[in-house]
Amino acid sequence: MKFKGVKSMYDILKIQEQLRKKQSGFRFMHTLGVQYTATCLAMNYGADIYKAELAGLLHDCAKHLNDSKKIEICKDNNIPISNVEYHNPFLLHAKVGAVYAKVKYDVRDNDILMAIRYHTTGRSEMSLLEKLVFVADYIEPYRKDSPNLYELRQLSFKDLDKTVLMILKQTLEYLNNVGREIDESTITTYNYYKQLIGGTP
Ligand code: DGI
Ligand code: FE
Ligand code: FE
Repeated sequence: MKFKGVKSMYDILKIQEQLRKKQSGFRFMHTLGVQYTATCLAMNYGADIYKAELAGLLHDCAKHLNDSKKIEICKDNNIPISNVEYHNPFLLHAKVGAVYAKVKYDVRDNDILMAIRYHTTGRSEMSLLEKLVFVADYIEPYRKDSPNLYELRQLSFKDLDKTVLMILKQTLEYLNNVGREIDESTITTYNYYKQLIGGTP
């Protein structure tokens, strides 16, 4: 059976089995949570369901790699690394995830690869699929500790851009509170969605 964006529905099962071997119990639950949440959001907004499913499933596929490996893969693939990314290499799991999705899981669809690449910081003018994965990552059922999850889960099915903005606002507040370095791309994304929606959220 052929699907747009996915070679066969059985690829999903095969990739789940491959990821299960790489990811701890909790991380794998999160992976499945993002897969299903991205799928539900795609149904709600009329996006390609199977692309959302595959992008959600693979979004953290490079999370298990150690820091030097992530840096090495970026260098090998001419992917720019910002200073903040050098100091916080975990951020690179998104960019490296897009490379892995292509070379290890044979995903050729650029929409899916972009959704994986930008799932941590977001970017200005995200596609619908990118926004679905960005939001699903934050609100999936097994996330427990983020503030306002009940409200964000409700809002995500009504106003996706506003949900993106609220998530970025909370993320920046959290990073400021704990004194972490903030990458310029996260701030650029926040400013873009703040301006798009207008007013102060
Ligand atoms: O991989 P996950 O944990 O499922 O989720 P993720 O890829 O969205 O990463 C979430 C973490 O990334 C969260 O703790 C906030 C952090 N983050 C997002 N933007 C920045 C950032 N961390 C730093 N230091 N700088 C950023 O700009
Ligand atoms: Fe991630
Ligand atoms: Fe994630």
